Amino acid sequence: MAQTELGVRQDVGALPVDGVVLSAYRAGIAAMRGRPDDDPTSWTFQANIHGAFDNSNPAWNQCQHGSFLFLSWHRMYLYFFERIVRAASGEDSFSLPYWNYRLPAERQLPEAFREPADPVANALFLDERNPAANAGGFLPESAVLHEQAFSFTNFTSSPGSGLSFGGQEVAGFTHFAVPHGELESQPHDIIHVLIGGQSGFMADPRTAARDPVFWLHHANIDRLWNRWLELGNGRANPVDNTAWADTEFSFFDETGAQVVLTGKEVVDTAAQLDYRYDDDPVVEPEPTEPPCPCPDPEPVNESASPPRTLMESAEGFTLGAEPATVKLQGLEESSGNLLNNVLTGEGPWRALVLRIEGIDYDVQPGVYYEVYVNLPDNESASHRGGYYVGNLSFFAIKPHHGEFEGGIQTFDITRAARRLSGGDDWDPNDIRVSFVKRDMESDLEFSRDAPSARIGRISVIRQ
Ligand SMILES: [Cu+2]
Repeated sequence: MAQTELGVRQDVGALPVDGVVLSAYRAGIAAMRGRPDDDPTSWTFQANIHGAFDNSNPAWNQCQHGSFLFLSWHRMYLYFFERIVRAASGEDSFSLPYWNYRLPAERQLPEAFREPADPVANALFLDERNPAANAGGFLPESAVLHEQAFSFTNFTSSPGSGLSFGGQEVAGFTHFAVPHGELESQPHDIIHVLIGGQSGFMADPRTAARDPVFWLHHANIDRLWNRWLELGNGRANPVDNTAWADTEFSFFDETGAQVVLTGKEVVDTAAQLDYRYDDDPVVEPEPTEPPCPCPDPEPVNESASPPRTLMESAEGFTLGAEPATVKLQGLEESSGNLLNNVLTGEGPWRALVLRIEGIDYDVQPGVYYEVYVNLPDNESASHRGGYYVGNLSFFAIKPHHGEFEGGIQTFDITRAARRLSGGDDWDPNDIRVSFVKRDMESDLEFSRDAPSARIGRISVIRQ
């Protein structure tokens, strides 16, 4: 297909509410909703491919979370969904827009999805959302950052590690796993939970794709994959990994016919899938310095020596609405020295990893927590400060059908610890981890459960 015929996925923030693209999206959704649920091109069937409470159809519950298949599977899923909407809407020029919430002007749910607030008059509106999102509340800045994920130059990490852009390696189909890769954790998971709130569709993978904004959120994640590759410096798709390149996934096209794609068939969206993003360079660029304020990439390379846990929390605890701080305890007398050795480069260990496990909850908290290391009492918590190490999120980690003990999240805290160790009051035996709740920024009052999440254990590992 010639370049001029490529579909161009545009930023929803630049599209008129009643323009061609969003009007076609509304019309396509309405048509799909009018189809019977067992029609593969219906709205419900398409959402069920991602996740469903009902396991009766083998085509459902296919989404790939918590592994290096996350990005490629969702790219395939969006591709066929876009074709189905295009055909259902009758608008041949339709391409799925993306939601660039990273831009300060787009930090609210896009207007077309909020107004009019009537699911009959507006196919993009949905009651099953965080009321604060539908009321035009703002996403906190730390919710929308992708810079941390972009600082990783490795696409994959070894099984059990989330310290990579794209996620841990698996041997094949993996519906849910923990820990999630960096881009999946942040911003992907956070946006899901803030838009879904405690009981809305977006907060649960079994209902998420029933929200029309799901598809714009994932188009943005798909676009960020392209932006990451563009940064160069060794960033590349794991095309030599046969599980990533050759695992076959089934979808349905706009005629309802079953179709199959593999990872190696979706690495070049323009050449293989006939679409591009409006900010994709038309010509392959020379790799340049990152345009974002990315820290120097420090990929966590597994050293020959096995990882070793240096410190851990004494017991489990519950996170609520108020900030909480947990002091870690050394597993042996020399733990502080061993930690310092990592920071000074003595020995083969390159990284300090903060591992949070046994993450669990009864009610989806509908919020997230910023995580800090050694945040001073007199310092206000800011993700712009040196103590911030990332966000704790609650999407696709909840035990599904008894599959998991609880969620796991990992944070590379090497850089933060190195910075702290340069200070006067540095004591490697005094490591504290703080959690600060963040929510949609909105004045709307509405009733809900107080957020509550259990943490089983926190540890610091050298690797
Ligand atoms: Cu998602």
